[in-house]
Amino acid sequence: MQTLVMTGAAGQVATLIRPLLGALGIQCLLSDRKALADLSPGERFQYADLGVLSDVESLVSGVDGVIHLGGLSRESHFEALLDANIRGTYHLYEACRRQGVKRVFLASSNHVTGFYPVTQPLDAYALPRPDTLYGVSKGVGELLARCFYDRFGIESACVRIGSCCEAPTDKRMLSTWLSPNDLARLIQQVFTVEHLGCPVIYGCSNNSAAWWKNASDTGLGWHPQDSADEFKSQLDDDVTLSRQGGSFVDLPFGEPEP
Ligand code: NAI
Ligand code: 15L
Repeated sequence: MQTLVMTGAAGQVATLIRPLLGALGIQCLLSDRKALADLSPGERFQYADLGVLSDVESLVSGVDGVIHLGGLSRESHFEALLDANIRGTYHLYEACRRQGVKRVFLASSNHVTGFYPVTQPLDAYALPRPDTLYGVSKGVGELLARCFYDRFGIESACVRIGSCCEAPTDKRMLSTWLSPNDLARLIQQVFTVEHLGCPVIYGCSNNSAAWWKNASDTGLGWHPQDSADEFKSQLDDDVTLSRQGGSFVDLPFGEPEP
């Protein structure tokens, strides 16, 4: 049994997948800079600010891998993104290097390529076209992953997550939705396969309207089983999308949302 750490454990995605990972037999040491009030029996919590290298180094000491969800998940001021996402991800990899941790699930984002038009299908080799400074910060995370793989052999799955929530809530999510169950199964594969390397993977369920196609073999044996299609009749917003990043493309640049 491997010991994994999960950063960002108080966040939306972590809250959805913690019980699912538990059901798959994956127990994590949970971490965030926010306290967690709802620990289940058997769950453990350790505070760490990703901006503080010593916190992160003590967090990853003695573990086998990291599910890195922590950081800012929306557009914000450059300095805030620099601290939480760029410096935070650098600290994570540097801590892994120092402590000999060899595998990371890196929560990247579709907003790394959010400026592509919705008419353009993408695969994992698409060059970044970030739609926000947030997207830029996630792209830098992918570069850090690649550099620490090439230099030090730390393997990462850089997963450009679409929209991970219980069920799609708007028509864009017919393309972007990633079910919590498909995400949990992806994480399971990331920490099961013998050789991971450092692939970029688009994280969406088996949606007919998906814009993204993973390279035919991610090497992971991950086949999403859920689909946004079944929610189609319930979604009636009439937003016309031009870019894959949806509303992020028009957000005030470098401003947190009110
Ligand atoms: P969230 O904003 O709900 O959770 C992020 C967590 O990170 C929060 O609990 C926050 O306290 C923690 N955090 C922020 N800065 C920190 C710091 N300096 N030190 C320690 N902890 C810190 O985000 P969500 O929705 O759960 O997303 C998780 C990850 O997945 C994020 O990295 C996000 O960018 C990525 N992602 C999420 C998507 C989604 O559909 N929710 C889509 C694409 C990417
Ligand atoms: C993201 O990267 C965000 O973290 C999340 O809140 C959603 O907005 C998601 O992308 C999306 O594109 O739906």
